[in-house]
Amino acid sequence: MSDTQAIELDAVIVGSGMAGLYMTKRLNDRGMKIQTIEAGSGVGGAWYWNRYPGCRADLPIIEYSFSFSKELEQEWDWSEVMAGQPEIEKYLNHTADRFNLRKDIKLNTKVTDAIYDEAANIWTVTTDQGDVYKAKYCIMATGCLNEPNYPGFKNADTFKGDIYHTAQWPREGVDLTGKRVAIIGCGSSGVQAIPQIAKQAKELIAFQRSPVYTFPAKNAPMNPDFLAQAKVDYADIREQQRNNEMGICNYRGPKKPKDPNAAPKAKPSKKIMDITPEQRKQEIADFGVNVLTLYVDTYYNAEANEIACTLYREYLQEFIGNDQKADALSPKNYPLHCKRPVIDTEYYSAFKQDNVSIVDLRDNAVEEVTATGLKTQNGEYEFDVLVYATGFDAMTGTIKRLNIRGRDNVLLSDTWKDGPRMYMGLQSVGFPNFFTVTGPGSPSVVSNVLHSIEQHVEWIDNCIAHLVDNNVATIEPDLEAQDAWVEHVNKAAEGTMMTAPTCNSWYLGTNVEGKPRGFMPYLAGTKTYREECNDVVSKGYEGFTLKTA
Ligand code: NA7
Repeated sequence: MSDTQAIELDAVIVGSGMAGLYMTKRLNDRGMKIQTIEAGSGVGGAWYWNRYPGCRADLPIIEYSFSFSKELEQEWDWSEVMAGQPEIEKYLNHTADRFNLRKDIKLNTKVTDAIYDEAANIWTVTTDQGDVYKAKYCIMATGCLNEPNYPGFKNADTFKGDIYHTAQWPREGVDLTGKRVAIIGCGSSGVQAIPQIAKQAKELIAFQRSPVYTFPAKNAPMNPDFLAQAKVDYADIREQQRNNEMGICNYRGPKKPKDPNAAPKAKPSKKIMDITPEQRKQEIADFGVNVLTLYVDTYYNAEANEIACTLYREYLQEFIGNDQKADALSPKNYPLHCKRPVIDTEYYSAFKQDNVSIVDLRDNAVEEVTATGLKTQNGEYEFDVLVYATGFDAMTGTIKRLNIRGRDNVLLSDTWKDGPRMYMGLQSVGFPNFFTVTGPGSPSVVSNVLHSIEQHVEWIDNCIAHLVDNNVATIEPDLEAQDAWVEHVNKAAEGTMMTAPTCNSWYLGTNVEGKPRGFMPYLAGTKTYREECNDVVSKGYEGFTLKTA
């Protein structure tokens, strides 16, 4: 399409996951002329792409669901406490239909360029389908976990069998019955997929470089009485979520009247350092291994953390019973709480099956892919199917791969070459009227991300309304404010296990070769962050420059 045939819009939204859908609705409600562009053949974002066996939410779904519509809350019935991918995808499709969003969403289309023309104050957005859109605002709703990470193994293309990535699992599913399957990686995706693949495959070999600390999920079929009560309590649940720094209130259903004669309920200790070794073991016996995540000192005190790690390994050894498997599955040399928490269903039980084995890649790195399998330093393995559960180029991967050019033709990926630089995770200097939903420097993935998405979408929507109502041509952060914010984000993560020298994670970018190390999300919490965002607005968009037309 030539430039003269360009479609003129108020805003382009990139992505139709949870963020893109809600952003589409908000701007629609304002009567703006918009186009939402989606690479997939359906809506849902992360819940469209990640359809590997076992994929499910790792938060209670009552709290990991949209809060913006009372009608949606009332009409949707969840079937499990932590819903699976098919149900969440269905919910997001229902959301698209319910609010008539599909008319604004172009599927099967990838944005390739977004280029700012300063003289015209217009973003020109082009796609791989030849579309050209000219819009005042460009909003990236591309998600934090979108760009799959493939390890750069030598001879990766030589494997003759089938290759899959958990983040690009085929829509039609994969029948692994009777197959010899290898899976690389044991973050949330690997940990969720392994027990399901183990049920089908003739043989499953799990290749693990950093075995994880993982804790049993408390999933169960949704109790209809609980759901009915949640529907009554939704307003209160949302209020409590807003008052929590993670955007999670752990709703437990109706409060029961207190029985004055009941014995006081036992509670675990607050700090692991405050109790004796015997008491620590007793608390694990009484409350389960999840208790290790409750001791507050393990989050900032390295000694407390190491005690918890040792207890974890002892619990694992006892549970697995097999020394080789237990040792290979044991997380070592990095602290608990360094990586994103992993919540599992029957993960360790899968390794008790005879058809499941584990290859410890610590001191035994992958050397190359062969036509029939994988070669590590110490051995060679043959299989029919190779599954990469190797995660994502998180938080910046998608945006950095696009040709996004701001003022003076500056490429966004160049300005982020030493790590992302954003003010409040919303905007970057040099890119006027360009917004990112849950961008680096906002709580995003270290919170209930849907809660953070809603807060960001509402902030951006209100901001755009302010610009329109006040005849403001551009909004862009000040360099000083941006630098101070990046510093503030770094400070918030300092001294936590997430930035410990022995910690590597996708939060830090260290899972991708060549990516600069730096903690990308904002750790101060969603309540604090919301207040900071509101404060900026109440002070006339402090830290941003607004230029009138
Ligand atoms: P993660 O959590 O990044 O896990 C990826 C896994 O793949 C992790 O165990 C990695 O080990 C492993 N990996 C990556 N590259 C390699 C190489 N080259 N060799 C061996 N092993 C490798 O991604 P997920 O998809 O599981 O989860 C991402 C988020 O999605 C999750 O946190 C939830 O929020 C949902 P490493 O730890 O890098 O040593």
